[in-house]
Amino acid sequence: MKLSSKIYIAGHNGMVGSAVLRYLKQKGYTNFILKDSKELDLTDQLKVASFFEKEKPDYVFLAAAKVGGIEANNTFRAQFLYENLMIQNNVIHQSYLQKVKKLLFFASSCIYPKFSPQPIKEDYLLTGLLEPTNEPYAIAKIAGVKMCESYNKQYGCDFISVMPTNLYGPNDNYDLKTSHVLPALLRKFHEAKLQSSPSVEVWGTGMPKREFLHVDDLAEASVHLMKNYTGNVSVNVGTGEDISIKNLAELIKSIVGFKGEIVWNDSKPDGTPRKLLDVSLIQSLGWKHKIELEDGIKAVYKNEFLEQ
Ligand code: GFB
Repeated sequence: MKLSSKIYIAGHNGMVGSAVLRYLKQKGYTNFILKDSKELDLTDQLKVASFFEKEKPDYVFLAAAKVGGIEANNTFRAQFLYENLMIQNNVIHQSYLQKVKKLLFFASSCIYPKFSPQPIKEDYLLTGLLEPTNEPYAIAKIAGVKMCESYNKQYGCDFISVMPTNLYGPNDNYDLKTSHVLPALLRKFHEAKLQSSPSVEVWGTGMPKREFLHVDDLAEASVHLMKNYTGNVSVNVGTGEDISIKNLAELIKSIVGFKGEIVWNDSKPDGTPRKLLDVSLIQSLGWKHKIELEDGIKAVYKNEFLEQ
């Protein structure tokens, strides 16, 4: 990928796409094609086809997706399946037709089996049943991984996919109904502190464990893979460390400085008990995360809540 290569980032306003754009700009890349969802509806086959015919990008980062936390995945099941399948079918197929040099598709660690042995190696994909709360999203993302693999095998494309763990960072979603746990807890504890509330409600039992990666680390990893990796294995990208939701809640409570109680609402789902990624493959390819969880959360809290 040259500094002047024509790079299309699908989903450049989202948390992942905006991090990739920031990182590439920092590294001196200059030639971007960027369209927001009002300018180009990626679920529309004809519009995506004419966009690719006109622009003919060299490289594609496919970060556009319908995403959300456990409740959003469980509620908007049809939309998560339909919109993700449409977006990725259109972008991957047009990338093949218009001879894109290389495409990178963002999958997700929730597409591994619910009761996978831990840490999860890349070849555990499709060895067991999925977590029911996010099955539609996972089925769509598995289809995307398999499209990349199949287009490589049948048409000789160079399409790769990456399997990020749970992410956080700038441009996250703070809507309490649709967000992931980390931004949700930052907001809940922050607002409770401002309002001097006696307690904060946290979902589930606190027992599940999750691995969290700062999205700037993911952006660096994906550009590293774009430059140094070709193959059909969807490469895990994480830190190799996880934390229970209970300990995460305690950590965020102390970073925010909330003095009240945590109340557990176990009528909300826990989801997968654990999904810790085995990161030996990406480390053998020369990449390791840089941002530790506590530092990352402190930075996000400062930027999103204290400096507005
Ligand atoms: O982050 P989260 O929604 O995603 O939830 P998943 C992680 C854990 O945190 C669950 C608990 O056990 C939640 O019950 N939790 C506690 C909360 N309090 C809260 C809260 O206020 N908000 C939220 N959202 N959770 C998603 C998948 O699963 O992970 C998606 O549904 C996607 O498909 C994403 O892959 C990365 O890790 O459970």
